[in-house]
Parts: sequence; structure tokens; C-alpha cells
Amino acid sequence: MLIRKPADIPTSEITPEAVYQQRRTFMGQSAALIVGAGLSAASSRVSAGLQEDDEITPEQIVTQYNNFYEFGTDKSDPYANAGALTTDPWTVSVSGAANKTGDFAFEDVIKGLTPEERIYRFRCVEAWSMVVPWMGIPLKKILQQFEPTGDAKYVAFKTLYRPEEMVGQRSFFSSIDWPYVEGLRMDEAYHPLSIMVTGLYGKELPNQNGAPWRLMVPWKYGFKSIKSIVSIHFSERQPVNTWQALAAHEYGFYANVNPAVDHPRWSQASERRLPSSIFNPNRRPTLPFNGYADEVAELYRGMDLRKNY
Ligand SMILES: Nc1nc2c(c(=O)[nH]1)N[C@H]1C(S)=C(S)[C@@H](COP(=O)(O)O)O[C@H]1N2
Ligand SMILES: [Mo]
Repeated sequence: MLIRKPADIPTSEITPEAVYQQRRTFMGQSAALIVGAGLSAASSRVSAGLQEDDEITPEQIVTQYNNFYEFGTDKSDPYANAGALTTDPWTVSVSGAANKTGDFAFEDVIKGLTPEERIYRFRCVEAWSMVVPWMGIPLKKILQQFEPTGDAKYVAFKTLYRPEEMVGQRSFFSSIDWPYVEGLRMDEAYHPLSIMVTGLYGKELPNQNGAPWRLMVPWKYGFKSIKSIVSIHFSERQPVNTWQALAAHEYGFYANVNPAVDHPRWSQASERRLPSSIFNPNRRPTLPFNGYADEVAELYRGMDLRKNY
């Protein structure tokens, strides 16, 4: 089956009222966008980078098969444990090379910025993948509010550190140096595909998926999409990210999806599209930049992508 057309998907299932009232937006040139051009004029859905046989992953998988080590290392742990997280009130600290820094209430940071639906391919470095209908705000719109200065070459993010509510942060065996941290080059952060996610399947973002907001950069491995963000820092120098700090020979800063560069312990040439089982592994080839090469390859022109993995 091809990408489902909106007629097959009830509005209530996937896109809230407010989004339908918005002007539709389209980006890029990929096959799915041409399919997307046939969508109803009232829709602001963007199905960027989708291939002909991409189907939206069942909600139950997206919300119950997670990586969020603050709540445990098993895929089922975040769904079981993230209910303990308090997401209101939520404060975001902004610091570094910007004119507007300080502590901000989350609701003020997103005020007036309407989430758009973005259906993206999502590829974990562990070689499984999904297709997820995120609701999000272009990252550029969020960051520009703080007026980063010319010295801001990178932006770094931190997840909440609250061991009272995050059972994985209390674990004696955890090798992660909490809080979880990630970063992007400014031009990556300002790319129109980069969003800050505030919802899923037209609903509020569940805790296990990174409430109240998490990053989504669809051409990079999933570990770049840091969850439950409380800090934004603009810097001149490239920041450290959690997985690189843990194993630099296995995980880099860029983490662009690249079937030609294997993880030292497994191939990245293909991926298991969930749902996947031993009887039906549902394997498919991994695409350069996760299928978004037309949109983003120019960001890395002249760079050695084997060295900058
Ligand atoms: N704070 C935090 N963010 C995180 C992680 C994490 O353990 N902690 N895991 C990352 C990894 S490895 C992946 S694949 C995605 C998983 O997102 P999902 O559970 O919404 O599919 O979140 C990323 N963001
Ligand atoms: Mo991941």
C-alpha cells in the first residue's frame, strides 16, 4: 500500500483541528511530497522524504517501543516508568552566544508558534526504523527568538536531570554521565526539516517520547533527537554529545544516517522497519541521510563523511 491519503485517515486520528486551519506547507522535491501535493488544500501535513512504500507506524509501537535511558534501558521501560515525570511547570534555560538569555517558562517559548504535522522516517543507530507523524515547530522559529549572535556556530541541548522521577538516573550501573546532552551545527538547526516536537498522532507528546518537547532531525540517527529538553546553549565550539562521550569510535557528532559507514559492531546497510519479527524481519535498505539527501546533502559538501560520522 502507498502512503495513505487523508481520506483514509480520519482527522481525529492524526491531525488536530488547529492544524487543518493552517495554510499548508510543502518542502523539497521528494516522491512523497508529490503525493503530498494531492492532499486536501486545508491540510498542513508535510510528508517529507517518504518513499512509495512507507506507511505510518502503528501508534502503539511508537509509544511503547522506546529509547529513553533516563527511564531504563529496555525498550518497554520508558512506557512503564515515564509516567513519574512532572512536565508542568517546565523551565527552559537559555545561555551562551545570544542576546536573550535566562530562564523561560516552556509555554512562553512556544507561545504563538503553531505545531505543524511532519510525517518523517525515523532511523535508530541500532538499525530499526519507523515512520512517525510528529507534531512540531520549526527549530529555527524557536531559536531565533533568543537572537543568537554571530559567535553562535553550534547549539547544545540538555535533558532534565531529576533522579527522583527518572529511575534510570538513579541506576548504579548506568555508564551515562547525566544529563543527556546533544548538539547541532547552527545551519543544521536552522534547516527547515529540523523541528522541536510537541506532539504525536495529533495528540500531546507522551512522556516516554520526550514530553514536553524533544528534538527531531530526520536525516540523523535517533540518538540526536534529545528528549525532555531543559537547556539550550549557543556556542562557538562544537559541543559534546552523550553517545560520543561514551564511545567516540562508535558514535560521532554528526550521526548522519549513512549506509556506507558501518557501526563497528554491525552493518548500517539495511534496517528493520517496525513492526518486525524473526518471521518477517521487514528489512529494507538504509538510504543516505535517511532518504533526505536531496534536502540536506549540501550542508556537508566538501566534508569527509567517513571521518565526520
Ligand atoms: N534524553 C534522552 N533522549 C534520547 C534518548 C535517551 O536515552 N535520553 N535516546 C535517543 C535514542 S537512541 C533514540 S532512537 C530516540 C528514540 O525516540 P523514541 O523513543 O521517541 O522513538 O530518542 C533519543 N533521545
Ligand atoms: Mo537510537
